[in-house]
Amino acid sequence: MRSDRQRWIPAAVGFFFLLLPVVPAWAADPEIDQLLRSPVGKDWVTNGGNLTNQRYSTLTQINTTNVKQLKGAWMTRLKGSGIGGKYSFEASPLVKNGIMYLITGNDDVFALNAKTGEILWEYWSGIDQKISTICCGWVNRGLAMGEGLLYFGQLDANVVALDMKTGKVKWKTPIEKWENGYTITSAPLYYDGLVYSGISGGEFGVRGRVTALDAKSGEIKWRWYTLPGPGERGSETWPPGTDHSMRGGATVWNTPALDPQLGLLYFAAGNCGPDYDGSMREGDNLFCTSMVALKAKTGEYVWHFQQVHHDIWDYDAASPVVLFDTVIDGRPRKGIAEAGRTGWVYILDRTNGTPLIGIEERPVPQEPRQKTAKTQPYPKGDATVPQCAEPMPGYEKAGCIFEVFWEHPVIVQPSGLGGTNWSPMPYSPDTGYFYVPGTIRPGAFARYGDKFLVGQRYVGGTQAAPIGAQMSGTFTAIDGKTNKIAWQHKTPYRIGGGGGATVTAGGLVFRGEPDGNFLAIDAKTGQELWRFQTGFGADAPPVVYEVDGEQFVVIATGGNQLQGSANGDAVWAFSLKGQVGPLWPPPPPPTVAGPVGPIATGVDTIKMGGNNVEYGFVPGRVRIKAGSTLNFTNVGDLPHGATAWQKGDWDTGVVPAGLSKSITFTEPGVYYYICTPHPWMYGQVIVE
Ligand SMILES: [Cu+2]
Repeated sequence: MRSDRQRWIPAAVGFFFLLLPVVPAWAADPEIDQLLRSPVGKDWVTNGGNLTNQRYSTLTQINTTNVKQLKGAWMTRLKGSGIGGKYSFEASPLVKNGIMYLITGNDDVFALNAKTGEILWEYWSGIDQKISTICCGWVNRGLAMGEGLLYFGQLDANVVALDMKTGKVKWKTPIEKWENGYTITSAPLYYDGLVYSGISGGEFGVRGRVTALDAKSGEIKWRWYTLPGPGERGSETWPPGTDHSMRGGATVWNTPALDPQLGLLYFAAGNCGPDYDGSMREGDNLFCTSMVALKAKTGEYVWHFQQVHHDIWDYDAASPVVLFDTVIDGRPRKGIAEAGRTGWVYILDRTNGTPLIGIEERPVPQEPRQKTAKTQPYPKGDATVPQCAEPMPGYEKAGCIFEVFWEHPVIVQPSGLGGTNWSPMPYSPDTGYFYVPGTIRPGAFARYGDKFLVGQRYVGGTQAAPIGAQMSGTFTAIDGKTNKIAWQHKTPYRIGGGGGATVTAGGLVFRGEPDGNFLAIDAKTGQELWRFQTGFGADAPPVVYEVDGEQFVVIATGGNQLQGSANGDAVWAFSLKGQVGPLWPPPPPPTVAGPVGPIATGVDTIKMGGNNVEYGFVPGRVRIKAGSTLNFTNVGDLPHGATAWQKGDWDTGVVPAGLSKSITFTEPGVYYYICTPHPWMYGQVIVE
């Protein structure tokens, strides 16, 4: 390495210089293609910054020496779009030539003056508010751009293109029907005339896929199913003569990456379905929970690496894959990495999908009824979250990663809502570190089976956090050469389902927290250098750009359902010339597991096993007047009950199916309760 140059030049730019000879002679949008292949400068034109998904900006005006002066340049509210408890705001804004483009959890798109925050045009999606096949909040992870159009997927499973100048619809292509369980939450990728889109719905018995569309017309050019049909590659990892793979999930929750030199498209596929019931799907179940490489032009399979065999824990691979170049044992290597819900970062050679640092198959606990895999991949290096659960009262067993379960609940950490969820993991070629958001949250896993019905939830069990379980997070710098922790912050809140970061050549990592704070951290040391209260859950990944010589950092602050953070419709931009001060802190997210969601009033009956959810109280939270009586009615198939949690001073006892038991609440207070036979069922009564 030459010492007279900035360190990022050989690492970040060298890779791209190599690519120049493969630039196609003809391209539909040579300017955007060039930006996508280059280190990120003044514009941010795709969700992950460029084709690598590194989220690394070369801008240095805001740096470790002056970041303390950073203040709000502007804050814009997006006219109530995505306001309400069902929404999360997860999109990275895109910026091109001083105009910002942003999509909300309702799939509404806004164009803003990136210098002032003024709204230039708006597109209201008008999506059906009755879509019932959304697993984890109404979200959209962002846009793509090219050929004068903006591209995005909607929750109604359409891919849409808008005119960048006017916001008018240019084309709209249905990938599937939401009524069949399919939705789109990922940001697409545009490159060289194609738009690549994932699909969501892993909790609804769907068949995952990646679809490539013609950017000009919206015509579908190819699709690659993440689940093999009979006789196709991977079909040997499903029980022969069955069609379980046709509803096995493996959906694609995030933006692919692309290496133009190798001509490969990369993405990660999520958990298997039904999530917690492996009894009918003996085998490794490809391509669930796998990283996959396809030929970008044709969709032809090239390689895969499965992170978790025969997944029964909802260990989605939901965070975007990241391409990076490194030197290991003196040898230049082309890497790809992905942060999993297991708490590990999986680091591979992107030319062939083999481990770059080492991943070892080790024997794991067995449960014959679940048809568990004999071994699981253990990456060398460190996990970013604890991989064992603490015992809790009421549960016979607590276990470590890959612990097995059947009908009796077993507490496992990480759960399928732990480790790194959809949040992106940036990479800095300066430090050689990945920046990994993590969630610590145990789950009580139990299998109960589910009948498959098109468009209905198909998960086969539960992983509810036990009532009273502690929940928190980590933010970790992982060394890309060793997969070991360089530094780590313990965070008071879960951040693996938010808290996505961006890193700059100014030596800074920017990231939000669900309590509304937006932070700047020294990328090398982990020292916190600046924090600012935005007033809303700051869970979306920030973006860095420049207009008229002024550098900005922007973050959508609209809260997140997974994080339990305060909802909103705000966008904050920061600069060294900024004059806008912080807002009041919003209500903080929970740090102890318990009933969440809306509080019902005017209710005198609580259904046990209601709404086709055998293991749930409906409504789960109610507010009543002192002296009121609640009827706990068992509408399920099994015996259930409601027992005061911890205090044990009231109890319906076990109520057989079809019967009711009444409890009168005389004293004001907040009462939690569980179903003793099924302790992952819980509810809350607030007496006034
Ligand atoms: Cu029960």
